Amino acid sequence: MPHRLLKFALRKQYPEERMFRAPTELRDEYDVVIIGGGGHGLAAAYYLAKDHGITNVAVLEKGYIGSGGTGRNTAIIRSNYLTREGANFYQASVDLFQDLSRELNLNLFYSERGHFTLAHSPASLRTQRWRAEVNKHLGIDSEVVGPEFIKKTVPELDLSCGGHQAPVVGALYHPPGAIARHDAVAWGYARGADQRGVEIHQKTAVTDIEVRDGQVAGVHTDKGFIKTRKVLSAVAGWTTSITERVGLRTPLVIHPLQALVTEPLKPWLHSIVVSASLHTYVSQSSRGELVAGASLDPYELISMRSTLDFAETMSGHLLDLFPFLGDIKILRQWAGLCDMTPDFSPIMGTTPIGGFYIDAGWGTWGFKATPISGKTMAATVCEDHDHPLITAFNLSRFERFELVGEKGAASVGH
Ligand code: PYC
Repeated sequence: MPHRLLKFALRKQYPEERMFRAPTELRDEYDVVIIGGGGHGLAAAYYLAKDHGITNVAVLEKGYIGSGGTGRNTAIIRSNYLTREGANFYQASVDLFQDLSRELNLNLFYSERGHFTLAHSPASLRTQRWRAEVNKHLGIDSEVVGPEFIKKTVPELDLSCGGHQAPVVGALYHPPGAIARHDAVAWGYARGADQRGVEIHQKTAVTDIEVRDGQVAGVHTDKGFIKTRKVLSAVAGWTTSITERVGLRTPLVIHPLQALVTEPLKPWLHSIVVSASLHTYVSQSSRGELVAGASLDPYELISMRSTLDFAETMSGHLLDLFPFLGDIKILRQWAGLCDMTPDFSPIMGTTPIGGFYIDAGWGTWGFKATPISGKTMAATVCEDHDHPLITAFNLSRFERFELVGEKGAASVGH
């Protein structure tokens, strides 16, 4: 354990300045209550204060900030989606991410790497071509490349997959694909929101939501009742436990998704490599660890335990792609909760319940949307009207059968 951590951990009075205040009491009333202190909830709080001057806001987090999906993803940022709505939305997020370290005055270790989605079959290459054409049409830097380009850029990649899998026949290449430090994103937004007057209440669980005559009237917590007319639910894998409280039905199903990091290595992997067929994505963090993840576990479950089966399968697929990693050790592994929608697009915006707003359905792709979901949800809550970038993602699309099909742009098959 580092000396610095030991020194401060054993002090009675913690001498380090806090990143944000730790209010002990809830106020009787807030203009807006945000349930969920992950990146999305904290970003919404930040933009409510910064863009709209709404600062009488409480963020309620039942654990600690960033302890859910925000701290459990593999921190990949990209905008090479398949639909106009999805691609435009995620491109707006990439635009915000590119300047976010400066805006939050915190080094987020945002690092542009280039993002390869490998194709192991002509059918997969066809989908990548489709994505590339949609992307180019919308001004997003994305193209299909052949095996020579892939080998030149990632020479360590075994395109033949050792004969254990179908060989790589091409890829969708997205140069702006990036990674960042996910915990820093949550902490940066928390500090920015706090500095503008937002209260962040950790270890504060919502037990019920009061709705009177179709309008939100308040929130019950394990620390008492709060009066409010606006509630934003931004709790990822716990969404259904919140929507049940207001009698809202959604098509969400919750699956775990597992990931791991290896011991740190000298920098060698400069790109983000995704193989949808092998259900594998991998990048190298600024600390040198390989960060790799899989597709969803094939069963619905609310559990954040990781399994031996995952470690074994993931290791096999990493070795198919990079056979020289045979002696590299896994440092830790974990699971996160993914709230999946039928069309693989999020559910965002207003709902039939007055003053109840939803930011959910992030599946396996929520981290990259953190800045733009915060910005658009803040505008939506403020105006009580869906922001133009998210109208297609309203919950009502399922009743209207107007789905926004993004399954083909998911990093891995599901
Ligand atoms: O959608 O970029 C993505 C992603 C990365 C890991 C899981 N999903």
